[in-house]
Amino acid sequence: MERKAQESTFATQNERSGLPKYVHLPETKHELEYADLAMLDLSEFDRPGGKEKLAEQLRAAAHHSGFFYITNFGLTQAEIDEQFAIAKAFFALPQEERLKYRAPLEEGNYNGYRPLGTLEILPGLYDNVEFYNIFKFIPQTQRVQPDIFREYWGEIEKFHRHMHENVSFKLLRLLAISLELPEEELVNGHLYEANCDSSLRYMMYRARSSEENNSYKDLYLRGHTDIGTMTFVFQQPVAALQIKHTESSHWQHIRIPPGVIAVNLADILQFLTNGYLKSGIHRVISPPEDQASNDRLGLLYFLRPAEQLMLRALDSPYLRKMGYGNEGTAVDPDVPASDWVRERVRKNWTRSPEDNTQSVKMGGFKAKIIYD
Ligand SMILES: O=C(O)CCC(=O)C(=O)O
Ligand SMILES: [Fe+2]
Repeated sequence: MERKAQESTFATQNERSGLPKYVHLPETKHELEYADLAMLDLSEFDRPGGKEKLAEQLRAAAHHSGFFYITNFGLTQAEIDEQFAIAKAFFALPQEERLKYRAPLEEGNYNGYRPLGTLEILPGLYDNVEFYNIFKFIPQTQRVQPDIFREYWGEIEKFHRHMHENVSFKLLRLLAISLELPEEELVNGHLYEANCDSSLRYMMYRARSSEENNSYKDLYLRGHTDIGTMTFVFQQPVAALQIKHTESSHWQHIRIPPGVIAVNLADILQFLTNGYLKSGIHRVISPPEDQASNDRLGLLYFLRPAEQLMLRALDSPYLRKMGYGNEGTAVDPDVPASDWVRERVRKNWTRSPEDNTQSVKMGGFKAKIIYD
């Protein structure tokens, strides 16, 4: 009932602004090797025994590789496609218009637009990606926004809050259960009203020619782990995202069909659990031949820690039992986890694309910047 009512509201709003309905590209016909990942059905969450079952499933996936899929996450296809349509409209604006919203990147702050060609992928060769991050809907993070976003501000806020307070909180609660911690332990470090760099991201990769792909060794984004707590990647027909289960595994594609979100855990959860939960290693490469000439539009949500969460290993009975306890780990326990996020974003501006041994260190924790 409620879902139907929502869909009809969206139809009216689309007519209001004349935003064309977003049509996803067809999937590739190439046979690719896809990673086998767990699928968590979030509709189980409120069923009797559902949380415990999901927590087990999540713990195994998170310990193995840090990647899994979720479904039945409480957003309609119309709501998701509306976000893609808004994103598409933004990237169709002239470059000088998009540049008006540039984020203060040098300060490690991703609030706003990151222009095309900002990051050196290989020596002398710059990226083909541009993105726009919309930070939380709280007074501290407000900034000037393009008209196309302001027109849909109510819908974007609803979507943003749903991803944060409904979807990501469910996963944080499941992780807490699986670590035998109080259910709100991780949620408390991610409250919506608290200051942090969580963001909804519209992400556009511009197609490259085959000559360019050759000189870039087919790399769109070098191998990396994500900076914050967890990342959500929505439906993506253009096959370019690859993962590695462990550092010594080979790269495999992941497929994200309609109704599914791919999730990866990020650095903070690996630190908090002394490495028991894995920060998923992934990269983006040029798409297969039948998709190579298409631009690739992505929709993502990045969950990042609030200032209240300290970069300090958790005191979890489960982790102690498994030999991942926090005894003697807190070298500098008073560093807010949010400092880590800013430091790693800042580091993107000084990193060398030739050196994949570089790392960022803070509070006794360390992560590599580039994986091949
Ligand atoms: O575009 C994608 O599929 C993933 C992007 C990504 O890994 C990132 O922005 O950190
Ligand atoms: Fe990533």
